[in-house]
Amino acid sequence: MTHARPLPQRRRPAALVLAAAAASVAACEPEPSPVIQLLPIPAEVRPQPADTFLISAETPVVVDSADAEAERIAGFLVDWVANRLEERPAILRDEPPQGPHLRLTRDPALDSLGEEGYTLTVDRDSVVIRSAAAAGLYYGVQTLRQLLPPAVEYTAAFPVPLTVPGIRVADTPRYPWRGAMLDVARHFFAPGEVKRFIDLMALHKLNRLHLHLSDDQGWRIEVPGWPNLTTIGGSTEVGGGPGGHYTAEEYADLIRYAAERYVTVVPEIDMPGHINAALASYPGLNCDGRAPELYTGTEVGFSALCTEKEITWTFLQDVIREVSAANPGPWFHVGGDEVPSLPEDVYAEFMRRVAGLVRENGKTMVAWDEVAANLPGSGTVVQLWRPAPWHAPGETPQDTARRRIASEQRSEVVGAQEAGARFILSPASRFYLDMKATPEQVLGLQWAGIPDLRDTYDWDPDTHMAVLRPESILGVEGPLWTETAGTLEDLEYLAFPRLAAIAEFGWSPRERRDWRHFRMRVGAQSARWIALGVNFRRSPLVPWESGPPDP
Ligand code: TNX
Repeated sequence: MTHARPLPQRRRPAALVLAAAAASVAACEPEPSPVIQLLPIPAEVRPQPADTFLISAETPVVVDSADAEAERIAGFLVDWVANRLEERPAILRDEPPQGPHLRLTRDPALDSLGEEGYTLTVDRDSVVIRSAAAAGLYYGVQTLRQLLPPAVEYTAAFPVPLTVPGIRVADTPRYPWRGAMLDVARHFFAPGEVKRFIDLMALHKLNRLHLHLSDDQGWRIEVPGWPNLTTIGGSTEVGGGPGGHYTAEEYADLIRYAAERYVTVVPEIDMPGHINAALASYPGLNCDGRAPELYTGTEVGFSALCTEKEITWTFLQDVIREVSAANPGPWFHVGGDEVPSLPEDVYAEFMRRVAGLVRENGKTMVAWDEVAANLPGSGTVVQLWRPAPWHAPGETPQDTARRRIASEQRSEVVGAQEAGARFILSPASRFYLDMKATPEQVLGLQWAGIPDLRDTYDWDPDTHMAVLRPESILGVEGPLWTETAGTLEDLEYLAFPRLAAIAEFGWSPRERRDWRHFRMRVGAQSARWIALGVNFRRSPLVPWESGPPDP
């Protein structure tokens, strides 16, 4: 199953209601050129209005003769256009023909754009995507997809003319780490739901899916030799629902599905805190030998591993080895957040030992903010979550920077940077997708703020994290914690449109980011989200589309 909901929902009353309000906000805004509706905005893009390309069932997609991966990528493109043509266009492994064609080709001369960079040229006779590596071809295809009519996202077989506006794009991402985190521990999400989330990530050129696989409320991945983790620890979730877990096969299938879309899964096993589900599964892991009850509430910070017990280290060795083996990607996220019950030195020693286990398994350690105070090894990736200060009305960005929220965080971060850390930016007040976007919203929390789309989009690390050198920023990530989100609809409502802002933050060059332009492009691409049935929040800040008309 690729989509949890097979039937796209074409129109939502909320869109129509808000469209009128948004239109009045939009009245004074410039219309973006119809071809620059791309999300994220490419590094360089030039419309060629005279050069429209028409795709028909006779238009082949040509790939280099030895390039099986390009052929696979071309398959995505052909699937979309085939939704709107009488027949499926052919994929040829050959030299381009004389007639109109689409072409995906590797070009070593484009090395300077990196593995994920590409060029896309649409003129009257051809559409050509070039890249030094396959990832770039994939992202070029995603850009081309966003230029196609949104109706290509429907599977119903009503033909529409498939015109592609003339354009020249040269593109490459700002950061290598462009992530979203999904908390499948507080509420469990089935493989099909995670796949749907991956599809939506890929559309926006996001490339890291951080899966928060364990927490107080649930343990979601099988570990050979420790069956209770899933049979007991995985048996519930927030609110007392049935929970669930991924079998080894399901997990491997998810990894594969993500990899096919150039998304690398970053597994997180949160330790030494956020660990009640494991403690409830094995009495021996507890200092007093007694298992606590399973937990279905939403408090944080009450559980911790018994760090001095030998069994704890046997457990951690097995878990880190097995979870590392199940994940081909180079990262292992060890959590490390919110453990007030452990003294600082015990915490630091624990993290140091864990860093050794992660290293032994050939992985790079990722951990939350708290690890910065005592960096357990150079090369550790620190995910900064503490809220960024709000830009108060009347304040200059420099004032805001001076009013930095926690000065000790600043010195910790400087220290960690000096010790060789790299950083992922996830400031809760801007990037936490589980925060409400308006006070009236039922879904979501608000401990870090109430960020609407503009709060997520319209800032720069330089204005509040001036201590970070650009080269120590690995990228950005939007965490979606699920204390309040139990369904795919909930996830989508919290994630969109804000995840698109994070995607643009991660992909587009700083000088191309512009709020007024962004909100128009979000509005324009929303017809595609509607075609895909995405349950996005109709923020009044955006001039929403009402979706493509029925054929
Ligand atoms: C903080 S920030 C947490 C999570 C919660 C989240 C809710 C961090 C590393 N931990 O345990 O789910 O807030 O917004």
